[in-house]
Amino acid sequence: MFSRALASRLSNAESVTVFTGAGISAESGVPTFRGKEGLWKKFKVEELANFDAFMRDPRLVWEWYRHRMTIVSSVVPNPGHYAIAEMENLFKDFSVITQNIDNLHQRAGSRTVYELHGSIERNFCIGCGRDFPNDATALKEAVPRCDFCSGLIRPDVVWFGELIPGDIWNRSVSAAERAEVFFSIGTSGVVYPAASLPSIAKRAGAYFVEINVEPTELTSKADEFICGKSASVLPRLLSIPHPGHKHGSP
Ligand code: BJW
Ligand code: ZN
Repeated sequence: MFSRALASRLSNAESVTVFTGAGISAESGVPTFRGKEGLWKKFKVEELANFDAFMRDPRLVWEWYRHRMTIVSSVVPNPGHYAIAEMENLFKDFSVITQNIDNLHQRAGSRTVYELHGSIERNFCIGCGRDFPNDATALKEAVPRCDFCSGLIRPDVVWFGELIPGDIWNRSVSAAERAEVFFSIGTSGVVYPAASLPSIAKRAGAYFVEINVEPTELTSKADEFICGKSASVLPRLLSIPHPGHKHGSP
């Protein structure tokens, strides 16, 4: 299933970075964005995940996020998330860069997680910037408004046309550049600038491995493509000898 090249790279690596997308959470029961199951009520993600759509019809956009909040709070991490959390204990320098907003990496135990597109657990007022957790009273309204300034409250996520927070982006680029092995897992690789991270890692010398159930926009750049479901493939990666196995060495 894995090449000798990957086994050798991993067993010598100190720095490993994992970049994930919706596919890593698919086996937990969280729908992906694109493809057959990607539509919610016939809307494409581009039609909902943007500020103009929110201003035009905040009720609709909130309905979508509430629907997803319900899903996320009723699912659990899968063996793919747990394998990634375990890898953090095996390498000296290990980072997870995720495009997902579902918090499942953290729930599985990952500590170093860069959330490129925000989090479904946070919301803020577009008028005054105040934060509102999901259990805030205001969030119970179909179109939640701020208790302080009456501004619209929105999910703290990155929509099309919006910038990834600079510090998160810079740390992600740095983790990509440090990586000796860089994994891209369960992403279609069509959304930028996130999708540029594999190339950034490769240019800086990483061995780039893609794990997906089908080829993607990134596959032609991959040093190795592992075709399969992440919840099956990732636990098997843990059986490869790695620096963490060298007990007793100085
Ligand atoms: C499995 C599996 C299993 C299934 N195991 N695998 C033209 C060219 C280039 C760029 C642009 C352009 N026109 C516009 C842009 C910019 C735009 C962009 O990239 N657009 C492209 C789509 C064309 N990008 C932006 O706007 C970004 N900001 C930006 O560029 O700022 C600068 C700027 C400022 C002002 C004006 C213009 C630019 C921001 C992008 C934000 C994206 N946000 C979303 C929503 C986040 C919040 C939320 O979740 O609600 O992020 S969109 C959505 O897509 C979400 C995801 O994180 C993201 C990526 O999706 P992902 O994770 O790859 O999911 P899928 O469904 O696509 O793929 C799932 C994969 O899993 C598939 O490959 C399956 O095969 C696989 N899979 N089961 C393993 N079991
Ligand atoms: Zn406010």
